[in-house]
Amino acid sequence: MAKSKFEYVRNFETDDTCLKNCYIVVRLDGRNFHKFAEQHNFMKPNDDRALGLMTCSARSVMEDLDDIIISYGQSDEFSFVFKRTSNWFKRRASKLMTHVASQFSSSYVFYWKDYFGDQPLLYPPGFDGRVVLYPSNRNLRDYLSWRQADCHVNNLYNTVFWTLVQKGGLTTTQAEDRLKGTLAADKNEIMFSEFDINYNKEPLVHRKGTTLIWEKLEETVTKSVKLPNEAGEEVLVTRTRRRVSAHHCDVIGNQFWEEHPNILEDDN
Ligand code: DGT
Ligand code: MG
Ligand code: MG
Ligand code: MG
Ligand code: MG
Repeated sequence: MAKSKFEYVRNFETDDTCLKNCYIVVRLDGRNFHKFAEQHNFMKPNDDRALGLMTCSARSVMEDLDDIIISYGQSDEFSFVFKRTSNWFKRRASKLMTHVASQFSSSYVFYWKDYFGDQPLLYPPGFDGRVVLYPSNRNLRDYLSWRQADCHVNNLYNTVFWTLVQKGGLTTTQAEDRLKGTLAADKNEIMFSEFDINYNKEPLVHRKGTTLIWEKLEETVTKSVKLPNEAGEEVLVTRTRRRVSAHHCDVIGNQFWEEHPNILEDDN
């Protein structure tokens, strides 16, 4: 077929193939969720409906797109890790990122009412995305540790801040002043001595965020088989299914990775 004279414009497309052997991380973050949370009456500091909807949307991303081995979310963000050998969409960064962002956003809207019931979605939420490549297991683990440490620091601050406001009767400005220059130990101490709150007993989902991984399930089902010239017969067959499971545990230390040795591929 003869090429049209317009064909040359294709050459303006830039190559954004992700480097081989690297884990491809796509991180999404809610656009202006400070305002979105206010307008949709999110509970402070943590709204379990909102966190549940984020996790549900991330689950849809993992189930509907290929090659995502683990994802981690907290607050208004979720990170998705593609296996290092993935060749999905020829590893084109823009394809991977936009598929993740659009699948996530449409799921967030689609499943909204399952989490927020009668409370209406007032306007279409958006999520930004970025792609980062990590060449080693250490780098990838440090990336996830970084996000979980961020979850911890923010949640500790937000928990004590809103305790001072909601239970201590401080204004937000007073609470801010009270916390200026305090270290983690001081924040724990304020909660413990003044409000009888042991931070370490706060819900894990708030302190550790949510990690989604694939889990293998052995499933036994009855199947009717019919051999030629014979009557139908019911037989038991075992098959392995995989499903996404959610964990709210530490991913910084070694234990999680030792318990799930198949998530990461060898470095060499
Ligand atoms: P951005 O990402 O630059 O477009 O702006 P934001 O406003 O999304 O900022 P970001 O992503 O740094 O911070 C997340 C915001 O989302 C933060 O202001 C608090 C809000 N948010 C997230 N989860 C919850 C929640 O469970 N409850 C409440 N009340 N707010 C939440
Ligand atoms: Mg931001
Ligand atoms: Mg945001
Ligand atoms: Mg954020
Ligand atoms: Mg197309």
